[in-house]
Amino acid sequence: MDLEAVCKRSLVHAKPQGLILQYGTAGFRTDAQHLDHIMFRMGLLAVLRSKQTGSTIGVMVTASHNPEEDNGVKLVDPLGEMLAPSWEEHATCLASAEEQDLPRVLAAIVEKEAVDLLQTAFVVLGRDTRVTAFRPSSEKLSQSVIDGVTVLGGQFHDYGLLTTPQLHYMVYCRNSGGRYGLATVEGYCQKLSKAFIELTKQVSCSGDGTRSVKVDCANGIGALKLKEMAPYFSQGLSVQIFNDGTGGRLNHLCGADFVKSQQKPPRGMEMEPGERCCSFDGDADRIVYYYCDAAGHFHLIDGDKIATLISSFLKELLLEIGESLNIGVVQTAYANGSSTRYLEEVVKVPVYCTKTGVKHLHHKAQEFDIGVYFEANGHGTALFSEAVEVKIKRLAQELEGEKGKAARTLANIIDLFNQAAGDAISDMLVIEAILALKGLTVQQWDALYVDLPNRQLKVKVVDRRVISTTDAERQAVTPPGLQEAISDLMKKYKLARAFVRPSGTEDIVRIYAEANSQESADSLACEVSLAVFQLAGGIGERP
Ligand code: G16
Repeated sequence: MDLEAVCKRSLVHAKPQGLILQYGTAGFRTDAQHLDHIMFRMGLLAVLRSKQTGSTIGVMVTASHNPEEDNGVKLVDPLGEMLAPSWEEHATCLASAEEQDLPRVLAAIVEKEAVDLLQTAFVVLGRDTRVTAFRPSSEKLSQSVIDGVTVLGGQFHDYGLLTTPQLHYMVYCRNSGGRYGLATVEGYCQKLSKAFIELTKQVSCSGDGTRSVKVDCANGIGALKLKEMAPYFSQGLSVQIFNDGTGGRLNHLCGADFVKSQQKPPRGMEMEPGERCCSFDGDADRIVYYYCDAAGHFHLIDGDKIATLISSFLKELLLEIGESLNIGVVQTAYANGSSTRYLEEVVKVPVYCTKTGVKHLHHKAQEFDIGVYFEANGHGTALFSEAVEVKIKRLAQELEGEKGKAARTLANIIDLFNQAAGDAISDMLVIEAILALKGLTVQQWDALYVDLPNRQLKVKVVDRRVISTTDAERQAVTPPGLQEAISDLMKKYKLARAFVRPSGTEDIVRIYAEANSQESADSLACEVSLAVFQLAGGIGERP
């Protein structure tokens, strides 16, 4: 490792003195202006991780749901999953090191992780369409990552514009020796579309014709990539794209995060009663569905209901095939109480709760033969163990009659999921296929259970790290008195639940409350926000 060359190059990407950033829920995220040194250093780290694992590592330049002026970066591990927690710590150390400490921090990582510096390294990059008001940030920041990779002698392939889950998919494909698929955009489009067409052709044969769905792409990369992919599956589904980036700003008044947190339709979407509509977030790794009824009321179908639809369908297929496999559903504290109850009592699947962040859900889901994980915000997928995948694909060929049909449906569903990461395009196709196969309308899907009214709010505090939590973020440990205050407030309402946690992607504290009426959920959320403001050093406007 030529540390002298690294230090020299690092001066071109000098770290602003004193700036400390942390590898958060999904990598580093902040104002794009403060990220140049982070990108260079994540290029360095990706090379070390690649040498240590002997695998291709991914670097995605995106800030996903954050406002357009933010940017960010996250590293993708060999099987397409999020970076391992111990390496997140290295990422934070490396990002925080002042220039003169860089050689020491790099050497410490090499020693601690027993990195064989003689190994070759290969890094793949992707970026979304984020631009700041004055200049494109993603392209320049990707170049800084490449600088970091090359100064340590790593090789790279820059995919350019990709959705985040597409980059996860590429990494997984490359490290599975092609077993998972071809590591190209065409390979991705073909694999998913082939599975989707196989699934839906059974329906079209029965005379239902082509289905259609309206998609709000948050003015992000999803629009570009969905347009690119639509011709591959057009015989089974037609998509009408809104917020495609030609007019509005990224994630502004549109996209999955806006629709879920505001519980209203995105700007620019033309909704007819009963029509299925969905929203992606900025980098197309989340999806939520919705529709409006004849009276013009908006109905949101979030990640919880997506998990319910998927896990019920998978259970039904297994029953038809005659296989009893171990299915589990993973949620977070944001999951609506009604969804957890429905999954446990009606679908009869075990439900687990982890901390926010798909990295936590993904790992828990890997413990099952089939693990379905979704955050309420629409971020999720389903994972099938390798043994299950092999078995189902064998049964799909061997079995005949109804059992064989169910096995072939399941085999195609397995191929349709992006098992590397939650993926809005893949999830949309899975949902569309299930609705078509089951002959369900969006209203019927929505009617599976009634959500408890809920409200999410944000509070700004001086330092959000004063809030720490336990029990999968359902209880606040610090600051003193906060949990007692929340527990007392909950006692005032029926079916009430509330919690607070510091965001790992934005400089805010998030508040969640649910109760038996919207009025109660709103007022509980408001009272909890006030408690946070008072006890955790609130700044700005008082809630
Ligand atoms: C990221 C994570 C999600 C998480 C979300 C919000 O999503 O991947 O798992 O739910 O941030 O996190 P927080 O509440 O800590 O800000 P995305 O779509 O922005 O990458």
